[in-house]
Amino acid sequence: MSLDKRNSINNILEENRIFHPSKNFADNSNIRSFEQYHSLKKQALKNPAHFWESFAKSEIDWFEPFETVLDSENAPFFKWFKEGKLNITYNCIDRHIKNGLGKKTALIWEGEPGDSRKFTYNELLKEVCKTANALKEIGVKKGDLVCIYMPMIPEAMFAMLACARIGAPHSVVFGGFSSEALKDRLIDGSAKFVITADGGFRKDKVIELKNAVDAAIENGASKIVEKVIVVQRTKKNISMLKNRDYWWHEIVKNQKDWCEPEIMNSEDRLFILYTSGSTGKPKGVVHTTGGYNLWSHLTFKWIFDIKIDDIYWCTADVGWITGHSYIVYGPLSNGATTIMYEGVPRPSNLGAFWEIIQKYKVSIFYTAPTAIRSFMKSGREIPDKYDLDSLRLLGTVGEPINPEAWMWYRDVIGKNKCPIVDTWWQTETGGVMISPLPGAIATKPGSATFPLPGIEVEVVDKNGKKVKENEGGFLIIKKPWPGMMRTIHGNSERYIKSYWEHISFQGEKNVYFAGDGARIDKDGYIWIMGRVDDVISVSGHRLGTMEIESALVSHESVAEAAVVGKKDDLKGEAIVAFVSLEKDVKTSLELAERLKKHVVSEIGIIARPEKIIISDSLPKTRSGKIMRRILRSIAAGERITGDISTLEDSSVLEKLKESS
Ligand code: 7RM
Repeated sequence: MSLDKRNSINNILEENRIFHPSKNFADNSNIRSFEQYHSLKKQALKNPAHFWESFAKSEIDWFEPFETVLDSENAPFFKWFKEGKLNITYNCIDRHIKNGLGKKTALIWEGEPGDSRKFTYNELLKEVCKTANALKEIGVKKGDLVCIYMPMIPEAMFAMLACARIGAPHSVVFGGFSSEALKDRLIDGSAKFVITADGGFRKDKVIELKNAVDAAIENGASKIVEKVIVVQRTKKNISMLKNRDYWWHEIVKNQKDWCEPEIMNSEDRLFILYTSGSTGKPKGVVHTTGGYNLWSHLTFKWIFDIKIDDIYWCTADVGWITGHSYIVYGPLSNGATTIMYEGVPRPSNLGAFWEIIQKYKVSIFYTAPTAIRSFMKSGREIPDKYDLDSLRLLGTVGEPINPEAWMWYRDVIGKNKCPIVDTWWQTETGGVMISPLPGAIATKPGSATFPLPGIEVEVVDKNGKKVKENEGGFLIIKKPWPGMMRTIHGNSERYIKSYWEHISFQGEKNVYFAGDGARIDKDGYIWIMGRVDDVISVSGHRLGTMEIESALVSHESVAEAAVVGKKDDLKGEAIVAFVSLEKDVKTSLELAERLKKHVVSEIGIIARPEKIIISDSLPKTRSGKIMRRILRSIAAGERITGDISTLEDSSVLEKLKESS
């Protein structure tokens, strides 16, 4: 890990604009003043166990109460609310029906193109129970891992909740991942069951999900996967294997519409979700029931200031953690109305988001900086055509937001009346960790502001020493929190190494290393500076450089590969790959294109390199390490600065510059 990649960010002008929530917004919000935020923070600091206990009791319904709030005996394998028994679907559905909200809309689904469906909490319960009974019929048992590889359709939500209903952890794999990537995840998790669709609509194209599942099974997962359920979405022709593949509409239709929620222990697994790290294959991040339920619920309530009549929309895909926590579990646990959109904005449909906001009178809107930047680029004339007056709160997630995009969002979309919550968090944290509370905290464009009550963070140097004001350093989290990951599936060693061994703060062990750089300004505001490891973020999608390198090297023509991120105005970062070829392979533009395609088929479209630079050799240190710092400069078209004395062969540099 190093900070040099981000040093230039330290040169940015200090941002002095500050925006206070309006009096009206503050007066009507759940946490309505800085003092109130501060008092919560103080309570948490003084007596964390009591703080978490009281929220766990007031916000979550337990079938049996817990006794221990936090068990640190086997740290960093922390346990939360360990004797407690619950079912997250009871908290997400049944309890709202008991409280008279059965007829409230739980889910609004906007399909592609022009399709739409709505489900009340009563209807959601039926769909989930029927799906759960179908899972039982094909043999899914408590504890079995079920892989969900689906487009953004209501059945994806039903599938997740049905798994949780019967105590089968889910492993959602984003529909944009290739069959190779799916295969790796099926094998790593030993998923016996897959729920998929015949296909999905994406950007005017059809993605062939079922074919990808078939290929994944054929190419290595045949001993693992036993049964597949297929939703009919595109009606494209696909093959169905007898006694293995079942149509959703056939197997779900005749099920009973009640399924008793399984009684789960607080620390029983709720799901695995794969995310990229700096080394090796993607990591299966494990989340468990009680802590995750509380954290997704409480953060949603605090940050989105949810009210009974809000219409809330998060534009993420359920294949990512944002979709898990803030399309499905957080909103539903709060009894909110959540929107799910199958499409993505694209040139032929640039007004799609604003049309949906107008159509459903969306009041809370949560999206990614990369989307905001692309809307900025196509001009305010497009959103200006729509009535966005229903909006009262805006959010962003996934990557740092530049102040220009923040200001544009505030002005053009929020009409200068909506607070913006810039939410920093990770797959590993389960829910948001640093974010303004919209009624309580004044915001600065580009800053995620302060940690939530109960979350203690610091910015330190590599020795764990607090850095000075405005100085870049490593972001750490000093205390465990309920929504934290519990381990990496099948690799507890890697869990410790990746997150808990980098830094000790004031001699304390069990300090969580987030992998991000940050600085804290004179007012205590936190500015996230991006990853400090070999993880790059393309349109907010997290990818390990190693993963892309392995994909390239798996091609017969490639000898060696090194991948770096290059700053991109729209996507945040773009992928640039440096490749040296096997002996006797000739370089050509056509080969570079083939290599791009190869990466897409190994990982998925999100990993497609923007540029492939083919060269005889790569710059290495005398000990054989590829010098990425140099490659980053070349990719960015910058002068190479800093020490190159460890470089083994400096003529490589000239050659590289020529080929780039
Ligand atoms: C929620 C999510 C996590 C990484 C994280 C950061 C970056 C996320 C922000 C952000 C600056 C933000 N999970 N990140 N949110 N950077 N400001 N508000 O994205 O596991 O897929 O990625 O994303 O680098 O470490 S994730």
